[in-house]
Amino acid sequence: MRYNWYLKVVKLGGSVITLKDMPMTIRYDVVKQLVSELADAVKGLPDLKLVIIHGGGGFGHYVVRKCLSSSGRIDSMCFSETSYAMTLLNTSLLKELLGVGLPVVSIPPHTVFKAEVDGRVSYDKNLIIEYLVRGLIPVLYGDVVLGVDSFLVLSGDTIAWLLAKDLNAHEIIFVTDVDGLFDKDPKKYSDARLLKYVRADELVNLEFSQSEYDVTGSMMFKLMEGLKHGVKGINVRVVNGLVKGNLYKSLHGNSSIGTVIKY
Ligand code: IP8
Repeated sequence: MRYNWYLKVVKLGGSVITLKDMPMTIRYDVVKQLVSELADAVKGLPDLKLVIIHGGGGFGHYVVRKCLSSSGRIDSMCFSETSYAMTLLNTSLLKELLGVGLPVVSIPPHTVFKAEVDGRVSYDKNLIIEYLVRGLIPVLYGDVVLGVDSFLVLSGDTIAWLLAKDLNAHEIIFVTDVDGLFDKDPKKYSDARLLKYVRADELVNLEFSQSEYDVTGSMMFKLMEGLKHGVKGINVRVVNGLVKGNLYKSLHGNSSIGTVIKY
């Protein structure tokens, strides 16, 4: 069934809400700013349905990197420690979201998502739909999940793509620490130009900065994944969440913020 609602998926990047060089530390100044923008936008847009997803940053990525460097894989202890770290981050974020009056509900991905033999990720989308129908805002996050005979990291980005496709979202907003996509790597070239609008099939021609920190990949990977999942007919926006007002304006459809990628 296709849901005819006005749904936006907001992915709060781990590098925006946590400090990557100081493990297990939340950037409360940024988080408070972002949740108040979310609350203001929701107040002004009564028809808007929202799913919030957050990344792992100095919580999940830090713990997974630590176990990968010691045992080379995610074993049961690593799974447990990672899901615990992500639960801590999620609970802290939830407290802030509740504090601004948003009716949020946490859906821990390790309890609903699983990787199948063919590599597909399965989950019960009806549960999420039901929460949305009943006026709640589901909050999910990058997490560790069960694979067939291993444990895997499921990126919040992948969850964003799956939900956007399965729940018929209008838009995904990736809240990052960069202004959007550039015609060349802005970390290397001072004359790099911010792109306002890109077609998904043009992504391959762009040069992206590599993140050495994330165990789940770079911006390139984040955006190419939409093509892999066959996402069509939605806008994806990459915005800088460290700039005050950007998230609020993006939720209101202000086209001057960040880069819009058309899938
Ligand atoms: O930051 C990764 O989620 P992401 C979560 O959305 C873990 O890629 C557990 C590393």
